[in-house]
Amino acid sequence: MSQTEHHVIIGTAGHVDHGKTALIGALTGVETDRLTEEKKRGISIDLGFAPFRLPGGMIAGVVDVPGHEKFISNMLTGIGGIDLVLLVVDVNEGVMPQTREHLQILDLLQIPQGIIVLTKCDLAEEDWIDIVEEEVREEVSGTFLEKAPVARVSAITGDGLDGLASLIETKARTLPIKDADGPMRLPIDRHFTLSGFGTVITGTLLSGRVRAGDMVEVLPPGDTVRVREVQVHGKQVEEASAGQRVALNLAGLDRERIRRGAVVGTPKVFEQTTCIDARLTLLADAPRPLKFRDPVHLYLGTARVVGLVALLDRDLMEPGESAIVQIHLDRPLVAHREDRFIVRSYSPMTTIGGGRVLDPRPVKHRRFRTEIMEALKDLESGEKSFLLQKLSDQQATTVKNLELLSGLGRERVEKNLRQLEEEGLAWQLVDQWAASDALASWRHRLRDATTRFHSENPLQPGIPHATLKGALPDKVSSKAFQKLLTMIIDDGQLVRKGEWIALSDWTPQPTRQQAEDLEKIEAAYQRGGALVKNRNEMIERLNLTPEQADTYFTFLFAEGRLVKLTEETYLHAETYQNAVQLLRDHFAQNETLTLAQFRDLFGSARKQVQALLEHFDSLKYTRRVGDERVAWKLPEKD
Ligand SMILES: Nc1nc2c(ncn2[C@@H]2O[C@H](COP(=O)(O)OP(=O)(O)O)[C@@H](O)[C@H]2O)c(=O)[nH]1
Ligand SMILES: [Mg+2]
Repeated sequence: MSQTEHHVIIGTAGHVDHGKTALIGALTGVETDRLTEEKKRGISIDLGFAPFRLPGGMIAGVVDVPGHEKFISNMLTGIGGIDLVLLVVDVNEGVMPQTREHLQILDLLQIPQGIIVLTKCDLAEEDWIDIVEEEVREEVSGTFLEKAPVARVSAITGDGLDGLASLIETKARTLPIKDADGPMRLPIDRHFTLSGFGTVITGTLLSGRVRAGDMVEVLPPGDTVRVREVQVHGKQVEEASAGQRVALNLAGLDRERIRRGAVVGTPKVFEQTTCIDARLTLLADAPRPLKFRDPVHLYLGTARVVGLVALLDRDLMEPGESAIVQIHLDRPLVAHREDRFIVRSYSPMTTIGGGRVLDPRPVKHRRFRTEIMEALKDLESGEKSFLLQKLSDQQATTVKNLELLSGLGRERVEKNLRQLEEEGLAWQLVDQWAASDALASWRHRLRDATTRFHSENPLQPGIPHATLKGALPDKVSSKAFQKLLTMIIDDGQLVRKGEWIALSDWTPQPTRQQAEDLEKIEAAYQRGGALVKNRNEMIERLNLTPEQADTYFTFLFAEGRLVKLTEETYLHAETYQNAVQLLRDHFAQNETLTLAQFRDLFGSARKQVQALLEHFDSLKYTRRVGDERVAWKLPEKD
């Protein structure tokens, strides 16, 4: 299946008995009222589906919704994924309550395209149809259908159907091609079991693609299962892609664990949420204002949950008003930023408004806080500020995590991060990203921690890496820490001293007593030369506490006055230089060196000679070949 294939979903809308199902039947040849109950009563209860071959050959998916107000829940779960709506009005009845309610819902959901279809034209005079068209035009003014074309048809005689079909074709061509490369996302609108076949779910594939054999996640509950078979319009296909009506046979998924409203998606991309931040608009004709924590029915995708609306900046929201709110949901669902939803009053159930998700996984907000409202407005104004806020909330975080938090998809997350980086608002630290505010504060923390460490440990050459990293939030990865450290070192504020980090203008400051002790240790090593005692004996002899010993030895090592061969074995720098010279002289005359030879040359105990030679190996001065050593990269004489 080609990447650029155009897939379009067409939906119906309009009052009960206005001829929606008959129209779809006449256009597609499919009777979408499949339930016995529907056939008996002659009325649509649940969603109906049909493939529709457009004149140009493109096959569109049609979702036929029920018009009766009792079944508006079903209408709402079907209408979410549609690209083009046919607003059906019976010319003999004109605009009726559900014509109006559906129109409001479609407008709140910002359905991209629409056509007004006047049906049952075989039963009315031309003049009358003109009057009804006028009435409908008035009704749709100010909505997304304001400039929509009108088709006059009869499902019985077939008049006007060809014209309607080519109108649909023209409109469908103007729709953007859907994102088939993003993560797969399919909100379930039906599920059933076929004996011997297992669990089948259907829905409109909103983004991505799906193939037989793919692993997919179903949320809720969050089970990962295998796709056994993919069907599009009742035919098995190898792959389905964004914008198609799809049926999936899922292996090993218990029917009890699925509901309409759950989302089937690429594993580990989606997360469920029970709280969203949203821009909510109340319809001007909503029957009453909304109070703090009023319950509403919320329809998002194919899901329907009860939500408590936390008004953040007011006590009452009047009809016609719009506000940023936080909605707490009674059951988890999958939501993305920019997803549209509808709210209906809890009881009686009427459509009172709708909105748009700003943040699918927010923190709980306190009310009446100007700074919080400012931040939310900022977040509403764009993806970039949204990501920047997430970045600040998270401190250090990965692209993957930002994808999860924002639901924006990898490409858009990365694009926005690059822009933020160019604007100097965000930084990439190898495997993580951070907001520049955080970065600035971390720089301070690293400098402060180093300064503090110096004043508490005046003899230490600097702060050890691990201790310094402790000054940053735990979330910062070690790669990010190293990168940040390198940036500060490049700025000249800190310096690397071997395995320590120090302020660039800092030198250790021994007290008089310390200076004397240091002299004593150094002198003992100098005197001892090649025959020097090991560290422990030295500490005992000089009567040092373990803490003093640690500080002093580290200091002398960092200053280059002692050389450390092992934890136990130190040599005075001169003695060591002497040993290096012996090594050079030896290899000037010989090819190989044994431990015994070097012990004779250097004149110290076997254990120390061994430590020394291993030290030379580690510096690659020498290399072991069997029991002997050969010269490798001997240092130049300085
Ligand atoms: N004469 C005439 N009757 C129609 C036409 N379209 C639908 N009907 C009838 O109107 C009734 C309701 O149609 P239906 O498609 O079920 O309406 P829906 O509730 O909007 O789906 C049925 O009895 C249809 O046969 C039409 O174009 N002309
Ligand atoms: Mg119907």
